[in-house]
Amino acid sequence: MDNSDLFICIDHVGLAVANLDDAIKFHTEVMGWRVLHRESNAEQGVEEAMIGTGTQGPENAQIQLLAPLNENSTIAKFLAKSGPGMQQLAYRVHDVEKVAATLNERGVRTLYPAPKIGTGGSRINFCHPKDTGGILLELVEPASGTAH
Ligand code: MC0
Repeated sequence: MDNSDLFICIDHVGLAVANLDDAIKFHTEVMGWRVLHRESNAEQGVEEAMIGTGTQGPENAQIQLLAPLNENSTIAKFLAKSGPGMQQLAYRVHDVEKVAATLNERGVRTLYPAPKIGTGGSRINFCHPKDTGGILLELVEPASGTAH
C-alpha cells in the first residue's frame, strides 16, 4: 500500500476508566462533550461510550471511554498497572486487513491473525505497543456506511 492510502484520520482516543457512568458524567457535565454511542463488547471485555463535541464532524476524533466488564478485562489489567488514563490511539482505515499486512511487512506486529469486531460493528486489530513506540495503536475499519 502507498503511505497515502494507509490511514484516513484519528478515529478515536481510548481512555481507561474505572466506572463508565462516573466518567460520562464528568465528560458531559464538566467538559461539555455529549454521548454519541454506548455499548458493551464482551469479547473485548469492555463497557464503552463514544463521546463527541457539540460540533462533531465525521472525521473529527472521538473520545472512547472504556470501563472493564469484568476482572479479566484488558482494561482491568491496565487500570491495575497504570491507573486511569489514555489506553489507546485508534487510526481509521479503509481496509484493516490490508493495513495490518502492510504494517506487518514493515516489522510491526498486529495482535490478531484476523480482525475482530469493535465499536458499532467495526472491524479492528491492534499494533503491539512494543513496535509502535509505546502506544497501543488500534486499526479501525468502520462498519460500512458509518463512521461510528
Ligand atoms: C500494555 N502495555 C501497553 C499497554 N498495555 N503500552 C501502552 N499502552 C497500553 N495500553 C505494555 C506494558 O506496559 C508492558 O510493557 C507490555 O505492553 C505488556 O503488557 P502487560 O501488562 O503484560 O499486558 P499484556 O501483554 O497482557 O497485554 C497487553 C496487550 C493487551 C496490548 C497485548 O492489552 C491487548 O490485547 N490489547 C488489545 C485489546 C484491548 O486493549 N481491548 C480493550 C479495548 P513492559 O515494558 O512493562 O513489558 S476494546 C476496543 O478498543 C474496541 C471496543 C474498539 O475500539 O472498537
